[in-house]
Amino acid sequence: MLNQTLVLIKPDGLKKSLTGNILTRLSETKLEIIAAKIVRVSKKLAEEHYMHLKQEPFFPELVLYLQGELHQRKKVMAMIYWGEDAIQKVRDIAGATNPEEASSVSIRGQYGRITTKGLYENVVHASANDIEAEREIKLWFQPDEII
Ligand code: IDP
Ligand code: MG
Repeated sequence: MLNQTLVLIKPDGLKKSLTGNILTRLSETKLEIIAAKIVRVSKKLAEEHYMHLKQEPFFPELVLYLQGELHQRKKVMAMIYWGEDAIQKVRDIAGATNPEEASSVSIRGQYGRITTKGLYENVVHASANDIEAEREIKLWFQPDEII
């Protein structure tokens, strides 16, 4: 099925100069990039993006992480990938949420880490399913930014 998925290069990915590596890995999917920009993430946007995790003990740290407060890089790179099974293909290359459980050849397995505070710093976000993808794309992009 043709679908669209939101990909974020998180502040740790930017700080570690992984942008090129991550884009190269994602290009293996042969999907099409239909939107891309650098975003300064407000507290409100970070909280809305991760609203499903509001009850988690790591939520406040997670919001600071997405805002770049933990990496002196107060921005993320946001993109939309489009194509056949885009959501699943990007999730597969991104790897499991916990970087220690992620396949060692996945992006998160290669470049992620767990902080001493226990937060998973996993360098990329990728929408998990259709419903999330639709919600997240609306949250991060205006319709006229999608080409
Ligand atoms: P996902 O990013 O693979 O979709 P989610 O469960 O949506 O995983 O969690 C969002 C983000 O919150 C993760 O990417 C990771 O940075 C962080 N996170 C999720 N679960 C944990 C946890 O159990 N401990 C620490 N950080 C977590
Ligand atoms: Mg998720």
